[in-house]
Amino acid sequence: MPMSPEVKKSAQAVVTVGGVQITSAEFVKSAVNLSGLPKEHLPQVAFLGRSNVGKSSLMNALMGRKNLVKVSSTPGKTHELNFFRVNKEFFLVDLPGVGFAKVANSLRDEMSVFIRDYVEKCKDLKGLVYLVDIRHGGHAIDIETVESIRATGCPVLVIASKRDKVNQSELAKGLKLIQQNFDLDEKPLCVSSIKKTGLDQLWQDILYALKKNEEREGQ
Ligand SMILES: Nc1nc2c(ncn2[C@@H]2O[C@H](COP(=O)(O)OP(=O)(O)OP(=O)(O)O)[C@@H](O)[C@H]2O)c(=O)[nH]1
Ligand SMILES: [Mg+2]
Repeated sequence: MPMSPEVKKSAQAVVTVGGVQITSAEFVKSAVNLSGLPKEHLPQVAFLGRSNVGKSSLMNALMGRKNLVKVSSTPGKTHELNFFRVNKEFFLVDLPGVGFAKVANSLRDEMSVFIRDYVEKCKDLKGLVYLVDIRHGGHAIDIETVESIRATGCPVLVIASKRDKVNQSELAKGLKLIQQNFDLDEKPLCVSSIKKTGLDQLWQDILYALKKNEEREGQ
């Protein structure tokens, strides 16, 4: 299908975000099962967390694009994995929200089985960024999900989202709670997609995950 001129322009606009030059960012495909994953074997980093936590907004902010990743007005609408190719080098992957209550149990179970399969079996997946709202500190389902990802051996980076929604003392409390809940060595990074806070550090962490795995594969 030929791309509209606007889509082409957005895919090719060159911007620098957090010190990283984004020369291209494009939606490639959605997948609802393992056979739908991209055939192109580029390394992938995926974004996971409860619905409405800010996954899609963060991906747009990281890629320096306003509306490339759909930001949901209705939480829990995304039932597929969405793949975005960055600089023709790697994929950022938007995953469905974890444990969304209004989604029927059967569909929720189906989605969580698919996400688990993807994390366990997709060799191109080099790391997961798990978002927790700084105001909530992490719910039981977040803690369970992060534990089950760790058990697969896939590197997972827990970060806090919506930094702009809290003041300094709420920030300190939230970071401490997330560190305890997820048993982290250090306080997590806290980002804001609106204020573009923390994107430089997050890009460094993402690039590190992609590179570290390259080295491992090259050994
Ligand atoms: N204040 C503030 N709002 C944010 C931030 N990031 C996202 N939001 C808002 O939070 C809502 C949900 O954002 P999304 O990016 O769609 O969240 P999501 O995790 O992708 O949600 P699902 O696709 O339903 O799983 C939207 O109204 C966003 O504008 C942020 O850093 N600060
Ligand atoms: Mg989303």
